[in-house]
Amino acid sequence: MAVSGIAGVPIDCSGRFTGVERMPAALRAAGLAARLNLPDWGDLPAAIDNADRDLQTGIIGYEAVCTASQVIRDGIADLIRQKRQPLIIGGCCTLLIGTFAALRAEIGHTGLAFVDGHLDFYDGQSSPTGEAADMELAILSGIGPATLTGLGGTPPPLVRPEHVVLLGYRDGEQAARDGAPHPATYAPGMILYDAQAVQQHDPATLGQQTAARLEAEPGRFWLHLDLDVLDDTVLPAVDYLMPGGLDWETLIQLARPLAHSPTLVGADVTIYNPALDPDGRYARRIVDALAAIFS
Ligand SMILES: [Mn+2]
Repeated sequence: MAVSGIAGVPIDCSGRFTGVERMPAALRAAGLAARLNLPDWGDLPAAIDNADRDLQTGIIGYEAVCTASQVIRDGIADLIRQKRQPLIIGGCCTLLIGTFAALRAEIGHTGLAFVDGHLDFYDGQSSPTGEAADMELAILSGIGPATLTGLGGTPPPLVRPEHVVLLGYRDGEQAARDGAPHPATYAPGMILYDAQAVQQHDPATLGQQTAARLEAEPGRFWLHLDLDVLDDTVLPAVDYLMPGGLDWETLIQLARPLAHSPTLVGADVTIYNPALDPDGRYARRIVDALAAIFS
């Protein structure tokens, strides 16, 4: 089934409140709930309010990231217990840590369709920024501080590599130059389609095949949509611009079969920055795209 309501997670892992934390408010103002014909369950009370990079872990606002991740975990666990399938509006990709802690604790192993312009597989040392949204897929895979990798109350990883399909990343070479761990080495079994590979497929077929794979094993999955998977010319209202991304129609065709899988447990959309969208045109375009994907 598709998602059954929306909830916001207004976090920005720079710790500086540079705009991404206002994404839920901006999409609400652009009419998201009405366009999707879904109830709005409000925001989870999470914030990352410390911009200092922790020396030990290499993560900005480490204690705040841990606290926010616990709040997100508990909030999403509540939604799951109420048999809801949330569409979570970020905020940044850091929200996946609390999300998968909740999924792991409440319903067990859950797959991940990870549609993102980046691998998000840095560790605290190799990340140029120290932002947790560089690292969340590594943390889900068991690479990172134990407080986060064990947030579900079970031994890491929060998601098994063979239950993850990456779709659309285009920073593989940059991440390697920075010395980041690579999923192919540290999480063998993950299925990797970079942006070029996605563009060489029929996107709807690739979306269907990915859904079928995760429906078979582990039998349920979460859909992650980082909007920086889009080309920087079609969505410039993101913090880290990068050419070579998808166009709107490719994203919609790819994501729609995943969003409508009977085994979808929820989804999130992240990283649009309203501070870079003064007249709100991109908020309206995102609402249109989410309506095309989820309605
Ligand atoms: Mn991301």
